[in-house]
Amino acid sequence: MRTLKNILVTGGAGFIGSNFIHYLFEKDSNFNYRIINIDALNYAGNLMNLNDVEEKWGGKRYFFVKGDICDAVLVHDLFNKYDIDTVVHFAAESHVDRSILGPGDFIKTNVMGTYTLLDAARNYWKISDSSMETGVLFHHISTDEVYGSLGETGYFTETTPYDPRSPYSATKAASDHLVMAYNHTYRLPVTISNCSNNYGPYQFPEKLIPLMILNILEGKPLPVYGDGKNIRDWIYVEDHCRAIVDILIRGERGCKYNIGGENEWENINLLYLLIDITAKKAGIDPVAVKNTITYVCDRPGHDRRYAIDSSQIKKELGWKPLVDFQTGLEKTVEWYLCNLDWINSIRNGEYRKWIAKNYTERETVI
Ligand code: NAD
Ligand code: TDX
Repeated sequence: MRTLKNILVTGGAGFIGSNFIHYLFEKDSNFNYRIINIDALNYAGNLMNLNDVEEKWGGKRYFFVKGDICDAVLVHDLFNKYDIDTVVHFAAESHVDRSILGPGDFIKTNVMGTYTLLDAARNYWKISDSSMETGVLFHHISTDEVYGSLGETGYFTETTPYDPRSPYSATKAASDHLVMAYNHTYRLPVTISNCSNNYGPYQFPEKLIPLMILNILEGKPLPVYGDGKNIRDWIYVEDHCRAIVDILIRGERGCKYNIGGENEWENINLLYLLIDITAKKAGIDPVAVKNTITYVCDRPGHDRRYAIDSSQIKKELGWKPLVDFQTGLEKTVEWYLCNLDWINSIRNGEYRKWIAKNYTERETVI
């Protein structure tokens, strides 16, 4: 069992990162550590996701730093200033469609950013052969997409060979390899988790589920790529966060853990279910909404099926997904319905202006 002291969370203002920070503050009974959140606040990073945490814990147990993980001086300063013993590395460019339009930012953040963090950890922790036994840990958040695409049967296991097929998944695969190389070559204590598609509160409305919820509410067309029969394995974000905590505390150094929801859905069937739930909660006619489904051009290189075999983490750490899909989707739809100001602030640009006025890089560190 590891004791956590000073956790550097990267990308903590994004979807999964902010859910993770909420999870630590609200649901982890062992919580007595400090969280330092570094986030560049790109289009998907949103400090409103953490207003309540900042209010209650800011300057005591929670510290936000606006900054880029590629900034080696800043990252090194953070390790020193906060005596970091644990890294949980979420920060990434995360949307496949954006990686197809322009891979450059993905290579910078996902590859160079991960390298910068690994090197800072290695230098600060003064890694030697015995440090695998010490309390420090670099946990890297990765994705099932590194394994490529499945046919109608089979599952990704931790030993499935990597076969990334989009610029996004190629950069995530590269970062996974770097993490393992630092473990093998320099004995850096690391773990990696490869998770399937997450859904839940605070997800930027470019990803399938929040995009469809908002389009349903606004009466806009619902764009389905290709034949709509691509399959994803969906997991409620809180189940993912709980798995990460289990790995931080009890995971074996140098190991990878697959995390999945055991919940495969064809996109089109997921959309029918989401329409039923959203229409019912919002009091709109589901039949009219179904008429707005629009089949559009397929995503180039669109992976057909992802499915995760989570038996290793279940067996070794006793983790399993707890939230069933109907319940998770209902909670998610309710969250978006109750947080229309969050959506509006992203859309009307006010939030961006506020960030530009109130935050400059590095100011909280130097
Ligand atoms: P997100 O896009 O919502 O959040 C990413 C966060 O990283 C944002 O807050 C952004 O501002 C920040 N960021 C981006 N570039 C940065 C940089 N150079 N320096 C500092 N911060 C930077 O993404 P997400 O969906 O929360 O994904 C988080 C992690 O989980 C990613 O590593 C992603 O690959 C992985 N993952 C996501 C899913 C999913 O379904 N969303 C599934 C498996 C794995
Ligand atoms: O408008 C859409 N219409 C559509 O049919 C969008 C945005 C998506 N899709 C399809 C493409 C996929 O088959 O829905 C599926 C899910 O798409 P995304 O939400 O973009 O997720 P995906 O491409 O599967 O990748 C996600 O899961 C793995 C995350 O974005 C990644 O960060 C994560 O690593």
